[in-house]
Amino acid sequence: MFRKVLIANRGEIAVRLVRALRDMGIASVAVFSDADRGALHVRLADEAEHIGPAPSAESYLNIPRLLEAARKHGAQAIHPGYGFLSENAEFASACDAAGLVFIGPSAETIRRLGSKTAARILAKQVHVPVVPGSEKPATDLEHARTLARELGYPVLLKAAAGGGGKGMRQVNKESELEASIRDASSEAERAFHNAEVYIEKVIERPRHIEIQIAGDRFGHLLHLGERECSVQRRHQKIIEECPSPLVFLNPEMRQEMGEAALRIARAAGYYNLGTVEFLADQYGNFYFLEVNTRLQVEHPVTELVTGLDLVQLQIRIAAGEALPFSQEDVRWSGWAMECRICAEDPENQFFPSPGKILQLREPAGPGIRLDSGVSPGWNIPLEYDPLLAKLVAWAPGRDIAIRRLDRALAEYAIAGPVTNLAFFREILRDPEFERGALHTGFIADLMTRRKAPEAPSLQLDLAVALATAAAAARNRDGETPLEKPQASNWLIEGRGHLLR
Ligand code: MV4
Repeated sequence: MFRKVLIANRGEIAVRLVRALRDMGIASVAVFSDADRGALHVRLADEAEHIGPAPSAESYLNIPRLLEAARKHGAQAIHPGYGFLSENAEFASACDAAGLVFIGPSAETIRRLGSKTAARILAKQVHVPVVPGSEKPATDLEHARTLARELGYPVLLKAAAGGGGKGMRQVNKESELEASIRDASSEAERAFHNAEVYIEKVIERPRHIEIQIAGDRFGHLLHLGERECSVQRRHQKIIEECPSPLVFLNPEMRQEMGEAALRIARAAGYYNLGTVEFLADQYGNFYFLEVNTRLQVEHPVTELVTGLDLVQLQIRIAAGEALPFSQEDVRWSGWAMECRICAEDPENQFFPSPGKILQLREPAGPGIRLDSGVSPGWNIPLEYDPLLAKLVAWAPGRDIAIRRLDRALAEYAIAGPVTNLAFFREILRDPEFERGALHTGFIADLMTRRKAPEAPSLQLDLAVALATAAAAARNRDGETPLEKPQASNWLIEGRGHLLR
């Protein structure tokens, strides 16, 4: 096993990695930019090294500085966390060349799965369903027209090198196709230095469901179930949960998606941890989207439901150990749900709200886990992602997990920056959310619902009556509504009802 590992990341994930390493008796080396002097991850690590100025291009993305820090401190491996260099094949190669273990899959696997079209072809080869469409670049307009007509509008243009929605364009009718291809290509060129776009049929109101996979260097591969990540805004996930409410109702989906994910992993020579993303439609169909070759932000929900430590697992696999259990040993118990606590203002278009944390009261208690990267007095830099912490609840079932999360959100107090804490409480008591009726447009719909003009007083009376009836119906089902200011609750529920 490694004696010392360098953490090429910052914030809450760097703290998470320090903790896993300490649990394993491995020394940790933190790195920090000018903006992160005195950051929590630096204070908690065993050793720390300054790697450059605040802009990430000169610090957390600076490969020579990271390798030099690892050499200087005598680290044997590097954990990249998520974001930054975590899916950079060149970095994985550079680690190999410097005699350091990159904690992740091989550079070759990262490269192969980095191209969305190549991954799509791989998925098809192993009989995993993909969204109807074509991997061919949509450069020949005549060919693109014919294909789009066959698929039926609306169609989606996606960047071959893309991911995360960049370079993606929905085309609703043929007259828009040519201009959309031009737009999407130039956006893809700017973002990825690769203008190639391809065409898919649009899946309407899809769910985003992903499968966690794990593999060792001996070819053993297994899956750790799914996470549902449909609650997102502009391709930024906001709430994730395990199990998926859809899979919970259709348990055979877990095995089907799990086996599909493993066929792709096997074909890609995958080892270490990874995530295979799918879109699921309302009819129980699922379609392969892409593979993330890193530890994901939302890994804690899988940890709480499977009882596994995914970071320790990554480190053991990277050190050459075999997977210490088999597929039959993996059990899913209860329900976990995660909120991404960010310094951003939901009342002002989610604008970042950096600044100093003047006071901090952190939640705790039964079923609550907080993965935080901040502490009182910390000045949130504007150079990086606004994620402050991940608040995760576990409970035997979904309703109780929501209650616990709400309780913890009520305990949580962050004075200084504006945060999305209150927005989460609103989501958790949304009737559609409570039912688990999720899709990737959920937040956009919620924002429309809450922007709706005040109902006239007669309709308001009706709304109150309907909301009261709904609450009574819930009580008959044996559930107590969340404790909340009744008037505003009725307003929110009543408006939603009127708009549906
Ligand atoms: C789609 C889709 C609907 N139909 N593909 C967005 C990011 C990229 N990785 C794939 N994405 C989508 N692909 C087809 N054929 C809808 C999305 C999508 C989405 C997917 C996952 C999570 C959030 C999303 C938000 C909007 C659109």
